[in-house]
Amino acid sequence: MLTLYFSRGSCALASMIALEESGLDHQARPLDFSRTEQQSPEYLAINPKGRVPALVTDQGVITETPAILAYVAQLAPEARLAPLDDPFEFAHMQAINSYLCSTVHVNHAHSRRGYRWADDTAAHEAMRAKVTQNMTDCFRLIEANMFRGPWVMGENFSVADPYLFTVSGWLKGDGVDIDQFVHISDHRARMLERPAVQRALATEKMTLSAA
Ligand SMILES: N[C@@H](CCC(=O)N[C@@H](CS)C(=O)NCC(=O)O)C(=O)O
Repeated sequence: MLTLYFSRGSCALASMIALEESGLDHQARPLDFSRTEQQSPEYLAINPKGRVPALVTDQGVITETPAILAYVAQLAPEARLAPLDDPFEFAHMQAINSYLCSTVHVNHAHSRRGYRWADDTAAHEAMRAKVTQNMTDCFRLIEANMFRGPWVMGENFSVADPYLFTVSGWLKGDGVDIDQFVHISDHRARMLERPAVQRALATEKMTLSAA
């Protein structure tokens, strides 16, 4: 049994959708960020980073969204959630997931988590002021150079789709009008039709606090 630690509105949604798509036996355990449960001794024993997602497996704990997504895809090959038999295509998918993780997510985090990079509140405000432009630039690049359509990787759905769906869900809060990205908007609409996405969103909704 796999156990995914998540919080509402967080990047853990991507892993939750991937698990739902995979058909693997799993359970989702919410953390309440408003009560800083991610810093509780119990959770830090699971993930010393104090972040979600964390996936508890029989072999140990996996953190970092791209690693969890690749693991889920490999553990459930019959669900066809990644181009497992094509090293170049797999690397291409990983490049997209890494970009979402290390660039897009980090740009987004400057809206509310500026304290990670500076103590000065004026600096937090200066970082926040860059978020709309930085997120717009990232999604321009994704729409024009990464997204193949109808799914991220082209004809085949992959774990890059729940990740893009999760991160594009932050655009409105970051002051970016998603309608300017025709393919990304269309992708969101098609993702919302998938039963696995609906189940993951329902699980999120049942939890109390937002990330
Ligand atoms: N690189 C990590 C980022 C994890 C991360 O920062 N998660 C956020 C939620 S989206 C979190 O747990 N924040 C809690 C905190 O900063 O206290 C990943 O992609 O899994």
